[in-house]
Amino acid sequence: MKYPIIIALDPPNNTLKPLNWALKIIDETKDLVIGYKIGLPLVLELGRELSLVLEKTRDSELVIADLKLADIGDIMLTTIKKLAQIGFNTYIVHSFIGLRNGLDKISDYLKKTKGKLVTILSMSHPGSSEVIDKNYDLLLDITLKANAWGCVVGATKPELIMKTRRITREKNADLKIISPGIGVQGAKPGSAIKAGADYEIIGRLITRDPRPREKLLEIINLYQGV
Ligand code: BMP
Repeated sequence: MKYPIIIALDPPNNTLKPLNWALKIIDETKDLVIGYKIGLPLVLELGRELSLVLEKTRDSELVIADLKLADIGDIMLTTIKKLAQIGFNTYIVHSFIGLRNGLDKISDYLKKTKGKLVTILSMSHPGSSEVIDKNYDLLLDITLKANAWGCVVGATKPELIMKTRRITREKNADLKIISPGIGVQGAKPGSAIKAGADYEIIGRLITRDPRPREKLLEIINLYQGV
């Protein structure tokens, strides 16, 4: 059985063999999780070897490129096409870039190619309240108009997860909520799901454990009580 957990594959600093590190974690966990999230730390460590990691994640439902894109539509489109070629199927993009010649370009393309667009509504770190969270209503409006598949709302903000879920229900919008911030950043495993999120992103709590599979099974046990 697969659980609504997405493992963030951020390698520890100074890992001598980042490729082996990533492949081992995927091997140990892929029967239990819905997907993986890969960001700049692993992309920069691996370069072209990244495709070997993506071969291993091929059967996972969500293979997320977390480059937090925030560019003009044409350039994001070029980036996303390259990411799709190597095996990603989901792309995290900032919603503050806006729709026109921004999100609308990639939204149209992803709909045609069955890729998934995930925008950022609120981040898990405290600084998110300085600019991003103040514009939550606008960002949600842009996200819904872009017909995004999902959005990121930090697990550290259960009230915003609840608000997002309430609004999407009211508007009859099928928008998935993906929540990072579990474990090292303070939120408890299962707490975001309880607040209304669809998936929890968990990184270091699992990947820094000497026995990632056992740690994941421990976390899954906590989910049963949710
Ligand atoms: P960890 O569970 O180790 O804290 O990792 C969280 C992951 O989610 C990291 O890859 C980070 O880049 C990402 N993330 C986050 O922590 N907060 C956000 O608001 C958005 C993110 O993508």
